[in-house]
Amino acid sequence: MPEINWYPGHMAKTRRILSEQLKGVDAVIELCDARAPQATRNPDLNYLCRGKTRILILNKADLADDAVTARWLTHYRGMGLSPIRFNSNGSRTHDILASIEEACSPAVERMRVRGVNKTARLMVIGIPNVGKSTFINRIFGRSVAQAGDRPGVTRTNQWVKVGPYLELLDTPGMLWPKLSDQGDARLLAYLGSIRDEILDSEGLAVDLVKLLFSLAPDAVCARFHITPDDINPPEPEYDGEYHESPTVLDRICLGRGWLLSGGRADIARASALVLDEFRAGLIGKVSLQRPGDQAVNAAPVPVLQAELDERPEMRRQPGKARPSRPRRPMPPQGGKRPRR
Ligand SMILES: Nc1nc2c(ncn2[C@@H]2O[C@H](COP(=O)(O)OP(=O)(O)OP(=O)(O)O)[C@@H](O)[C@H]2O)c(=O)[nH]1
Ligand SMILES: [Mg+2]
Repeated sequence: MPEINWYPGHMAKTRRILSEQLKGVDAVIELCDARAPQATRNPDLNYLCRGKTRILILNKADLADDAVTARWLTHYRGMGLSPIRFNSNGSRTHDILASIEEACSPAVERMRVRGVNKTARLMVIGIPNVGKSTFINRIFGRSVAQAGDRPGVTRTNQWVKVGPYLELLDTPGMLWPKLSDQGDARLLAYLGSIRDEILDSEGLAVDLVKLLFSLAPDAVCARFHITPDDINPPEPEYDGEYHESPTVLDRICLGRGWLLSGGRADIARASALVLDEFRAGLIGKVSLQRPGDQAVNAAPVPVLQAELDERPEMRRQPGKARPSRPRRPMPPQGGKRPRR
């Protein structure tokens, strides 16, 4: 299966522009996703931001397991960073503003002795969809930067004047050219930081349900109306012909009555459900990564690239769902179906 790598032209351009603009800012605010902080930090930024004071925000902390987030905070403090857990949709901004003041105080002081009230200027950076624009809106107090629940919403840099002496620069999300750790790449895909259109959402959804089941079995079974036995269907049985068990996505469709004509399960709908509901936090507060974890799943991320190359009609038109793959008819509930 091809590896996942999403580094479109605008990200390379963003990198060039950022490295130029970094020279003119007093500090950097780096956002990552509290559910997988390590996977959602761009290693490229260590080089790009060298010499700059950096404030690390574990954003979307309202969606992560609080105990795991506490361990991440300890982990990053041990590395000499000053991490802050944050919910851009609800947290108070006091701690952030205090950190900004502290990070910029040397530059502000230098100017003060010259009789100038300096405006602190900070760049907000991070991978796509971690909440950079929402964060800025939170600090600003109302919506000023466009935000949305998909990667690649912000396409150009935008300065936001938060107050007389504070400006924040919103930037487009940036990945790195080669996602060499495919385990981390898979987490990025689950979290919605990679364009869904280049992914095999069916394969991704099956893997995500299994991962979530290993972390929060009761919540997953309750949310998707499935049982633990549905997660890992038994191997096909052979008694002269093969009998294949329904997959977990088949089971989700059965539980909701999502059948297409001919009794086929609406797998595309079930895949979208799994990804959307996890991303929106409907499974509960779940962290996908803990300090010291090896990659959760180092297998290549299922990508549709080869299929896309061969079948341009599989490319999703804006606003239209991807055509679902042809499926075999569903067996009666609990039953088996012959393999062709
Ligand atoms: N629950 C929760 N959702 C958040 C939080 N921050 C952002 N979001 C949601 O995450 C999605 C992405 O937010 P954006 O602010 O557009 O993310 P971004 O990093 O600017 O994305 P790009 O511009 O595409 O790089 C939106 O649906 C936000 O409402 C948070 O702290 N908690
Ligand atoms: Mg944005």
